[in-house]
Amino acid sequence: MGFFSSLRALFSSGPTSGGGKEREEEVSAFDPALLSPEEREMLAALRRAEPKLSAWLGVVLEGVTRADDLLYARISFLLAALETPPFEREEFVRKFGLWLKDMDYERIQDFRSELQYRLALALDLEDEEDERSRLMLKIADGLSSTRSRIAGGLNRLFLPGRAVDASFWEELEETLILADMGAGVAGSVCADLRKRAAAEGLSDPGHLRAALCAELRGFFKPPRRVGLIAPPEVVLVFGVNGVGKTTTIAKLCHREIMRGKKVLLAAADTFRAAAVEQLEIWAGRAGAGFYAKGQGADPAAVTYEALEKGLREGFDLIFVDTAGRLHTKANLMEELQKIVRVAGKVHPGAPQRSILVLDATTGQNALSQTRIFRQAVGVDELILTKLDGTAKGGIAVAAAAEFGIPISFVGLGEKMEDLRPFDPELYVSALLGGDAGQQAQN
Ligand SMILES: Nc1nc2c(ncn2[C@@H]2O[C@H](COP(=O)(O)OP(=O)(O)OP(=O)(O)O)[C@@H](O)[C@H]2O)c(=O)[nH]1
Ligand SMILES: [Mg+2]
Repeated sequence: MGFFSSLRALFSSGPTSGGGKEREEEVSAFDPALLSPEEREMLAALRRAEPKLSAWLGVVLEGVTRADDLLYARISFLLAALETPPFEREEFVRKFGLWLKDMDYERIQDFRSELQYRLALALDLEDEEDERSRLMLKIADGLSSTRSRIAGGLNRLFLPGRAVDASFWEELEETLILADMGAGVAGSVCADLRKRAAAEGLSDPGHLRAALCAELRGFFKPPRRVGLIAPPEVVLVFGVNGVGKTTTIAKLCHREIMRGKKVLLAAADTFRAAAVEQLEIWAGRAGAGFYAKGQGADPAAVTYEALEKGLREGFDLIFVDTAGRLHTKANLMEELQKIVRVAGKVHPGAPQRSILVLDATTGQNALSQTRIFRQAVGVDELILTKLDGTAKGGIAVAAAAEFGIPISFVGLGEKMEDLRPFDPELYVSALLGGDAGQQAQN
């Protein structure tokens, strides 16, 4: 359900006021006549609230302090008010209850943000302004160390009245290099901006700041959306050791399951001890299917058989976890190429998405990893992990500028909700500060 249909659902006032058969069918969530006085009051409060998820959640969580029946009743009430069908409502509440038990969470402050994240996914409200500002806060938080490294330099540069002369351009280039954008990208950004400033007669540092943001945003391509594919969609995930492949798969899997997809995880990392068990635990927690052949098995065979299972059992999505490989090791690259070949044999077109996971804290080294993986197997998407707390936030710009590969998600921490769609605009604001960045810091 999108944002506008959520709104419509909430504001439609039930069969009694609608009139006409069509309307009766459309509005099925509540019969106001059957609501208790408290429920009627809560529905009225929802309608009075600012139309956004956090405000609605504020209304229904009033007086709820812990994970108990009252909590489940209130979540259910909100979902019903938003016209979620009864089955989906029950499933949502049941799965959330299981997760709370699994995580041993009792107090509302421990699970409120996960609840909001799950609701945003289930109700398709992630693009809502409210969710975007939550994301902004997270990204701004993650990039605060990069920003603080370069903030002084940028603030001096963009001070009103500052002369835009040769030393201005020199300092700007140095500041961008400090943010780990790399000398090549920093140089070309400055050269382009300089040309633009001359052509458009920009001499005011404030305008130049905005032009710089636009220039950086321009490097990012939107992720390719694969349309019209025969399911299952196969997503191959690779990268060097310890970058966060398996955790990222768990997070992606969680997102997709929250959106109602049937997901299978394939354990093609048969190299590292305990890798298979690690993935199996994630699959269990998320409620995904799982396929493995144990440690030491041929990763291509695991992939082949997982795809057969996926086709046979009607999965929507398969994530293939692979062994962390040093990008300099040729035999491991060959293993990855074999996985790709085999996947295409059993399911033509697979893998539909090849994702390279990069650890943002490794800085410029991420670029050589991208180059080598791209040559070996091709890369459709990049996911940048560990942006929380890195001082190398500019690496996203460097990777986008050098390879033109879209960044689909960023990892901002270890929790399930800490993987978020990449938003160039938010990212650049968070990196350089300025209006949006400052807002998020407040
Ligand atoms: N802070 C932070 N930690 C992360 C993030 N993503 C992953 N991690 C952590 O990074 C560590 C390695 O994660 P894994 O998912 O096991 O990495 P991997 O690439 O599968 O590792 P190998 O299979 O050994 O190559 C774990 O401790 C994760 O919790 C992130 O976005 N932020
Ligand atoms: Mg792993």
